[in-house]
Amino acid sequence: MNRRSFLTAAGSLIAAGARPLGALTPGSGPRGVPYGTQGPRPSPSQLVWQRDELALFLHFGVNTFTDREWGDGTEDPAIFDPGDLDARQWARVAREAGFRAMVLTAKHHDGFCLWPTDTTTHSVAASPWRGGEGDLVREFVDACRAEGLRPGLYCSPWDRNAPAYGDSPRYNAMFRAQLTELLTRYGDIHEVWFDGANGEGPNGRRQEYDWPATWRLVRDLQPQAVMFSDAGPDVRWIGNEIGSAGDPNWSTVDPSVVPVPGLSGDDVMRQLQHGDPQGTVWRPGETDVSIRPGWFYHPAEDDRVRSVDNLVGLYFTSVGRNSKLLLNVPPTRAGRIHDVDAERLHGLRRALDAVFAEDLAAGHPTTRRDVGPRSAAFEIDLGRAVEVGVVDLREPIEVGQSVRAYRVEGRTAGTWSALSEGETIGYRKLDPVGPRTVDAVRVTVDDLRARPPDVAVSLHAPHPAIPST
Ligand code: FUL
Repeated sequence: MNRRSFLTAAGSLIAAGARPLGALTPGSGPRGVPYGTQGPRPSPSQLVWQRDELALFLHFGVNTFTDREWGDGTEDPAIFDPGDLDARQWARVAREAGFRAMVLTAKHHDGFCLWPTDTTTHSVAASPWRGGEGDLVREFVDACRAEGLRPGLYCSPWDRNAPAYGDSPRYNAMFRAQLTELLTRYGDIHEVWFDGANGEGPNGRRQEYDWPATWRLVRDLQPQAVMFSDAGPDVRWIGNEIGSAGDPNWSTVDPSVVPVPGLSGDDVMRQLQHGDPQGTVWRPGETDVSIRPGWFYHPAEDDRVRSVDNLVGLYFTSVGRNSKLLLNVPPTRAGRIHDVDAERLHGLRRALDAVFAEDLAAGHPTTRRDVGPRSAAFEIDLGRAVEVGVVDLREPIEVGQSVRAYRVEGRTAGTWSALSEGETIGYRKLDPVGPRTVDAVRVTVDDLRARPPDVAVSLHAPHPAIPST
């Protein structure tokens, strides 16, 4: 009964033809103003970062050997001795699975440095690995380049080993020296990753980070790198570690809500999850999540690796919500990606290739009609009845993100009915539907400010790997 009245409602809505979305009456925006000229836009580096879609996160260090998640900094460097370390294997698996970048924990909270730093003796240089001559950051970036992946580095500000931690200016100088090494010795680094963890030093005082100076330094040394943190400045944390971007998810933010990393509170979390349509700064969200329960490798979690279906679900709730997926796959004590994890990553690739193999709309022209000063409808006549399982929408984000509402309808036997709807689109919006059999599709969008941009519409057939929501 409900279904019937829903269809009737949709039918009468369609009888009037495509029109601006009900609740969002278009304002008196300037007619004919080219779209996307008024809001924030991504930098070339932010565009590259977003279009990569998938990056592999690698948590590796002393915790791998102590079976812990957070080391306390007292670990003996002698425990770091991966017997079969092969960064090229990490990169090969990543590339084969369609990942385009990798981010390594060059230093985690325990302070152990995976490169032979001059700032502390707590590093690979004091370990038996490669006879104390090893440099894992070097092997990592070399492997990335050999496999055509962009390298990124995570350098934890919280350092539970550094004696200077808590003596704020002194530790900040040490941290900057570490970043200087990382950003001058290894060629182009694509992403610099900072978390917001903050503690007290041995002097019992809370460390005060100097974020402006840190960000300036990174910008000076690697102008093309994007910096990640709660507060960007280039890429923001998505606000959780469960692999789910907000819906809606705007790439624009109000920078005053999250000015520095490590803040909590409802406003902060809302801003991280959803961004802000009125935001003045382009700061897209990155969704970091682990393939296992922990960030570091624990043998006891070998049978708790996410399934292929689960990983496809993560793709839909991150990339499919205008975010990027940074999927953590922690190397084992041997220094390799575990076979189970590698198999799941290959499975993810096979599933995504199958789901997106064919665009059912390809070869069928899209007709655009401006149906109001800030509204447009895009209609595709498919020429035959097809079964649709996913609607795949894209805004041309190089000119910003400006769709503030959209509705997708399909035509079946001459009658239009709703397929999906939402707030914004951004880089990519994936809506699982149906499955539904339609012979035409229409997408009606309302714009924040002006004439809507051209929205690209792809349609994909039903597939068992498509998540149900
Ligand atoms: C957090 C850390 O505390 C976790 O150990 C992990 O590295 C995660 C990605 O970031 O801030």
